[in-house]
Amino acid sequence: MLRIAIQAKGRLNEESMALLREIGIKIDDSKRKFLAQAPDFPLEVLYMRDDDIPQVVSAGTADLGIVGQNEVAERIADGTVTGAPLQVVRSLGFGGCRISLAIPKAEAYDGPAWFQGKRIATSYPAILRKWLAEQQIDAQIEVITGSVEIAPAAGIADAIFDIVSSGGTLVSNGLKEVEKVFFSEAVLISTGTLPADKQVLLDEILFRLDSAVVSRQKKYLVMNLPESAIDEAVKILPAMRSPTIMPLAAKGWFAMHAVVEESQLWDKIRQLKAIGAEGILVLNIDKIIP
Ligand code: PRT
Ligand code: ZN
Repeated sequence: MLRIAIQAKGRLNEESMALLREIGIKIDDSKRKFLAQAPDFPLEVLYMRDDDIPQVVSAGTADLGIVGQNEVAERIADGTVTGAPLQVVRSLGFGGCRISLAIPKAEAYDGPAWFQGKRIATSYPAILRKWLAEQQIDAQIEVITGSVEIAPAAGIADAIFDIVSSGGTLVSNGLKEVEKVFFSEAVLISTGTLPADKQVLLDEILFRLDSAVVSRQKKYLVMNLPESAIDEAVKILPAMRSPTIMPLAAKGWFAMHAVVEESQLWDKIRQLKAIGAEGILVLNIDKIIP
């Protein structure tokens, strides 16, 4: 039995659960408890505050965790993580954000020296302390949990060091982002030292995860082609082995199926139309098992 810690409530909860569902692990969270078991995979889910996830994984209470890199970095830097070293097993492609320094928008900003002698409000004091030391700046850190963005207007601080994603919260509080210090997304973490029986389960999870991630960057194309265009179309669409071609009821016409990289989709469609492809369908792919 493998145990994974995920955020109980908050921004990462929904996408963490969706990711488990996407790899075929359904958790009944209708009557959510602290600990829930998947009925169809030997996996237990431990729900907790994201602040605690790095340490429960490091201590071995959970084998895996889904948490923001910002939280992992802060808990390592502030000494909360005391057990085995943590490893990022996979970046998960959601929860993207940065931790930035922001100051009142009317202030003229001339570089990091602006912060010399200033008071900075943050929930990430350890990451901030490291950055200030690197910049050789002496500033006072005011630790605030929640609503950091109101600190300058409330007279508690001159600046803030906080999470930014769209930047809307800064703007609506009359602040401007001046230094982007730390870039983060949700990651799957472990200690990298699982016993063999658990490693087998982790390998299965990673296999499923990678199939799901690969499929998100690809599209399934179906189109009709005159027979004379097939050789050209095969050159345009190199497939996993080779494209599938099926005759249509109409003589001289074929249906071709192929998988393409999303980044190349419109380029391929243009080329295929130019050689006579018609009725092109573009479909999402659920999983790709190579
Ligand atoms: O209760 P618990 O301790 O578990 O949750 P929490 O309150 O500490 O964290 P939560 O749920 O707010 O965020 C969890 C994680 O989501 C963070 O650690 C980040 O890794 C990630 N994340 C991604 C974000 C954001 N984007 C984000 N925008 N976390 C917080 N924000 C805040 C930001 O501070 C700002 O105040 O959202 C506000 C809106 O941001 P803008 O720039 O889009 O306006
Ligand atoms: Zn938290």
